[in-house]
Amino acid sequence: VPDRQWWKEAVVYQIYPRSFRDTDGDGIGDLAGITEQVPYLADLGVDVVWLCPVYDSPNADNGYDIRDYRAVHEEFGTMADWEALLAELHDHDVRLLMDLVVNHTSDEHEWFQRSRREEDGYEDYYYWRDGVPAESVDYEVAWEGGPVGEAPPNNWESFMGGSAWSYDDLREQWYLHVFDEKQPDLNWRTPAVRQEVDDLVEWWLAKGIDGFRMDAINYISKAEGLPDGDPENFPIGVEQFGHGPRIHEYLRGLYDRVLSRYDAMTVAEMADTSVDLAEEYLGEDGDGLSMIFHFEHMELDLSPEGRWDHEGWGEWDLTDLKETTARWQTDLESGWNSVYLGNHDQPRIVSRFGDDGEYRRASATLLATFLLTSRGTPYVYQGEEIGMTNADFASIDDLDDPMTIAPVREKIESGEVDSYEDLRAFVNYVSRDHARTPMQWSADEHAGFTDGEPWFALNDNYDEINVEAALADETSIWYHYRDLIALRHAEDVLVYGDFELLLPDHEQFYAYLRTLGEDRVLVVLNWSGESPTFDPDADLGGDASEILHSNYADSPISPDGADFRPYEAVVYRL
Ligand code: TEU
Repeated sequence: VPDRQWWKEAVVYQIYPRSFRDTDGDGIGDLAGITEQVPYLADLGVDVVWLCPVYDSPNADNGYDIRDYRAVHEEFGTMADWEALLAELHDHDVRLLMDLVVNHTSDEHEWFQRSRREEDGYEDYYYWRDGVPAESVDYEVAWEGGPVGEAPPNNWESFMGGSAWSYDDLREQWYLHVFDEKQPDLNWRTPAVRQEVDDLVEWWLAKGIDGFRMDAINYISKAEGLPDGDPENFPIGVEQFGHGPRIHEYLRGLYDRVLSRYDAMTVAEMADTSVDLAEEYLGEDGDGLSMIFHFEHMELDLSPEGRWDHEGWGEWDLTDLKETTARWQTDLESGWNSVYLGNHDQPRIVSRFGDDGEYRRASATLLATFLLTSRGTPYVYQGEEIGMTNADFASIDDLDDPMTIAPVREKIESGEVDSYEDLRAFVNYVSRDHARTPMQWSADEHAGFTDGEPWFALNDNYDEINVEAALADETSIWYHYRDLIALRHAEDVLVYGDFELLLPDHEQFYAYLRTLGEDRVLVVLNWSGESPTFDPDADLGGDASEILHSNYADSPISPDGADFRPYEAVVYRL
């Protein structure tokens, strides 16, 4: 009997509120727009919505810089709008996950303002340090500000590029920010900070939400003494502030004191996490987390020099993708997986892992089949269900994401490249902005996203790729998502079944068996634009008895010895 949990059986839909649906004509998506579309989400069949941050924020990082954890961003509406959304979701049996961003706050948060003034009790809410004589150090990263002749306290680098330290003229000290300078890191060593986090987590759970996605949570504990990092790593210092010495104490504490008293789902975002490390975090014997987002499959096509190295990106092999994803499927024993291919920080999945040209429909439905027949909780990012693609950013002025703009600007200013044009193909491959172009609802002006001027340019393919067109075509990507979600809900074997990889070295097929008791399901994905013949290396112990799903009309009734068409994806019952 499987260890049943509602969050293991759930399919999650991720919403980036700014880009989802605008109802008041200011060009920015809002809470009322999401509420209006809850029936759309319920028709698709998803069980949970994960809402990216909707808190009050000056938007240095589109809401991941929070000014007030208990207030709704006025661009998105009011607390009453948020409550209406929660009620509408729950009326449709859809649960709500909020984004918990507590590695850092905005520099405009009251806590930071008090801390920089050294108010009683707030002195150590953040990491404040004196600088060091500039001639005593040889940092790879550049810094700005600070007294002449003074360097930041260590060599750490921000994810946005440059030093992870900025100087505050009022307190006359440096503060740490592993992301943007407007995102100072909270100092979790201070008991009052942990109490603040307990309180705000409790506050939202008491309002009736169903859990949290925990942002950048592997960075909350920093190495004692904040020692210099290895200059070979990106960002420099990451081995000192990632998975730090007290992280289990902090996470376990939050679970014991607050989360364990609710039937809450938690998914912890943790880059640089191996399967072995994941085991330490997961399950009630770990830190009580439901699951984590690992990044191993997000790094296969990136340069070993890091995401913002503009050379050496874009190549990936199916055999590597299989090795990585299958390893998480089979080796994670005490924990539960999350399954995702994209999110608001990643390129569009059909452009990255499929073919957004000739085989867009076939490859997008293949990716859907992969997501919804794997072991673990699947995450669908807004627009994936209609096969939205990467955009073309023609100039640096077309970009919004600080994590893209900073390195692009740095490369141009330092003369590493001649102009933006030399970086355009790279930006068009990796930028976080691809995921943030507004949702394409119809072929109307601004894709039906807004009646006003959209805050961020739409992808100009919306006349063809949009929800209205998808709903009007029964063979569309949308209906495949809906049917696969329904299939997953109907078949325990797809949720709880064991996973066994077939043909690990095959360069076109990703094929696997899911087994639960007598139930056996075979998934055959021709992850290529070619037409290979399926020839299993093991005896499958009988023929297919039924096709549970396929992304082409009249797929081969028996996979054994059949030729598969480009990106053909079939789910068989054996
Ligand atoms: O992302 C965390 C993050 O950016 C790193 O953990 C990761 O290594 C990087 O994306 C790899 O490319 C979260 C949010 O998802 C992101 O939108 C925010 O900008 C960031 O935290 C800061 O809050």
